[in-house]
Amino acid sequence: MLKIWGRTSSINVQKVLWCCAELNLKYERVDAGGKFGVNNTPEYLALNPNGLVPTINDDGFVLWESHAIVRYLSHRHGMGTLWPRDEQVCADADRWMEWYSTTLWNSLRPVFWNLVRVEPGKRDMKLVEESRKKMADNLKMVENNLAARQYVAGTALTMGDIPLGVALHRWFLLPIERPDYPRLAAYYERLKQRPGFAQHCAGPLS
Ligand SMILES: N[C@@H](CCC(=O)N[C@@H](CS)C(=O)NCC(=O)O)C(=O)O
Repeated sequence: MLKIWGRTSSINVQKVLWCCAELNLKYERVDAGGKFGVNNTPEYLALNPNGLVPTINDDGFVLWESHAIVRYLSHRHGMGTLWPRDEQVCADADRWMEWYSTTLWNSLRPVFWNLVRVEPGKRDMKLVEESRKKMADNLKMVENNLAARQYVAGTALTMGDIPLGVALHRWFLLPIERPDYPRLAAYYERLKQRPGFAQHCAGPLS
């Protein structure tokens, strides 16, 4: 059976758990990372030398990097759903996953980290404000993209929505100023209707 290591509060673990829910996959999950430790043991480091979560073991095939895992599971179990059959739609979905890694996460991370993980007196509020503005600019692109579509790559949910969905949940819950992006807000509401997103990704920030 598919085995997943990772604490449920991790944004990267949440992507994998939501993906599994969309694909109706059964799995065994082991708490790892943060207060659970495990990720710094020799046994875990032999699986994932980064010492980070998530890691999966799919009948002997070990994989880490959340987007690689989402792509692998989507390709294997979600042909025509999370993994679009049309090559161009698939590339479009993949593009938004890459864009999350190279662009969106760089602006989200400092805001999330300072406001959620750092205690009030020690927060770098100048960086928070700079990053908040960058994230607003980044998300304007998604707002524009949603003008003609319901999900990032078209009319149906794909793997491309998974990183964006977990990022948007943070954007809407963080105590920050947000421009009015009505399509993005409607998209976030659509994602929240999905049981897998509601169960694994829509909890309080921690
Ligand atoms: N690029 C990696 C990043 C993994 C990562 O940074 N994981 C964090 C949690 S979100 C982690 O393991 N932190 C250490 C810990 O939880 O102890 C991925 O997408 O899987």
